[in-house]
Amino acid sequence: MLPRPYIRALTTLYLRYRQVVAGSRRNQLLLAALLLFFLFTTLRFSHGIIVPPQPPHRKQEAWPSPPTYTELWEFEKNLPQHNLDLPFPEGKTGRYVKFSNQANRLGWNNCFNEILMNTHLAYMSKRAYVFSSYQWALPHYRWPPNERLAEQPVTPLNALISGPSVGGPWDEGDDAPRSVSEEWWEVVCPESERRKVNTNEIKPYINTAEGDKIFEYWQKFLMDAPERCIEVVPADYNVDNFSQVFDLWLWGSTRIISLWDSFSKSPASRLLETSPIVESAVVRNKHRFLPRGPKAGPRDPFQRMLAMHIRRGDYKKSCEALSSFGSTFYSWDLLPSLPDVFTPLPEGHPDRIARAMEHCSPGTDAILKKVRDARADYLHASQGHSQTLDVLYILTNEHDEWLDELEVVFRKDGWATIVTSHDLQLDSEQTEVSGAVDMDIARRAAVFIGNGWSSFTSNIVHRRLVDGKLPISIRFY
Ligand SMILES: Nc1nc2c(ncn2[C@@H]2O[C@H](COP(=O)(O)OP(=O)(O)O)[C@@H](O)[C@H]2O)c(=O)[nH]1
Ligand SMILES: [Mg+2]
Repeated sequence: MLPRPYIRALTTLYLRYRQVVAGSRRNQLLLAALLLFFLFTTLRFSHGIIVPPQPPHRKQEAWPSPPTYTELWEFEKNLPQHNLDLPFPEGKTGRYVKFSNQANRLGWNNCFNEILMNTHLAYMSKRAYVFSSYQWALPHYRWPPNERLAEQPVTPLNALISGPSVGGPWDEGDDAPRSVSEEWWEVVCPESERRKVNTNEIKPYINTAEGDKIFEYWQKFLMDAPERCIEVVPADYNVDNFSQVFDLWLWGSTRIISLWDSFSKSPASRLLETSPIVESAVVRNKHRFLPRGPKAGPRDPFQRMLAMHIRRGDYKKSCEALSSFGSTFYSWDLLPSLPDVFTPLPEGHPDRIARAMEHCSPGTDAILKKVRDARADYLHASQGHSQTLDVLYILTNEHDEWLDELEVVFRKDGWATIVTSHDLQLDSEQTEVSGAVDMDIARRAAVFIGNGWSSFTSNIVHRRLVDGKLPISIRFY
């Protein structure tokens, strides 16, 4: 159905046209042209339905200065478990594990997946997980060097996420010790009381094992060790340059899949929440997603949203490297229940790089096709549930005119509401964690399309599946 005002306007124009058809040929042509102009400029078609035009975009013009997070640092310092007098398994008799070998100064999501898995390991080993702040990989940090508050910018983890990993409570009735901050670890586990375990004492035995076997080995070690305070320290860089317990070789291979069952059910996953700063950013921008398509359909814009992650910029080079290396998808993007699987062509195959690049660094036509297919498949799978998809969110680290051109392509393709990462209005704290804001919007969307090689995408996939979203709603280029 056309909206009423447009029916009225079209009828008036038609009647005027009827009045002048008997008039001069010049008048007839003028009115016919006016009618066409009215149809194709004022009205837009959204999947067969005519919708009103979009409001002009309000791109954020200048970034505010970097945040100090004064209150949040104070909050972390004063977590209730930071108390020596608490009874076992917390306080001065409690059991703790700190992973000093944890990755940092990498993209947030390469660190984040490990934070969650280490929390799961600590939980299963009945030890409190010690969390450290996120140290930025400088190329991803939003502010230029002259505006930074420190040479190495750091964000409190509670700005990025909430839940047991960052000191939040476990399930009601669960007596697992709560996570503590790195600063509190210094108090509750001073140097003299620590047993340090070099990863090289353990990893060589299990290096190429399945993920669940690696997990079990460490879990047994951490459970059996009589010491209260265990610090896992990295092997020398020359011995092992990925000295994490769950290292990049594992995250980037199908060996990780054997961990999905226990990890996805773990309270480390189930109780993971959006941080209040991220949540407030989503709420503040929710009106931008107002559906402008048909009046019928869900009220909640996220239920009508297709979100797609377009990983560009620095990623072009990564894609080239990953393609020539013959890399598979990353981590949870490899789950066999997901509809889009990528199998690299064998080494030496002439199309090996080109084939992978089509998926890792897709062009406009490929993106358009994927969106059309994902939309059709989702609507087909939800037949009988009166689903509507007319809100498009493009989350991206891309900045150039390519993105503006992409928006035009999708507007022409009938999307009634189109919003990109650059349309969000964010304050200083929200700006620093804008990646997490984008991830949360993508988590909520009815359909998500991501880049299968990206850890940013794979952590969105994790959260969507834990939330109970269906595999058909999770697609890769
Ligand atoms: N806001 C925002 N930032 C992004 C997006 N994609 C990438 N980034 C930034 O680039 C970094 C990419 O590193 P990472 O999180 O490790 O993901 P990966 O490199 O795709 O595996 C992120 O942490 C963000 O800082 C996006 O869609 N939105
Ligand atoms: Mg990365």
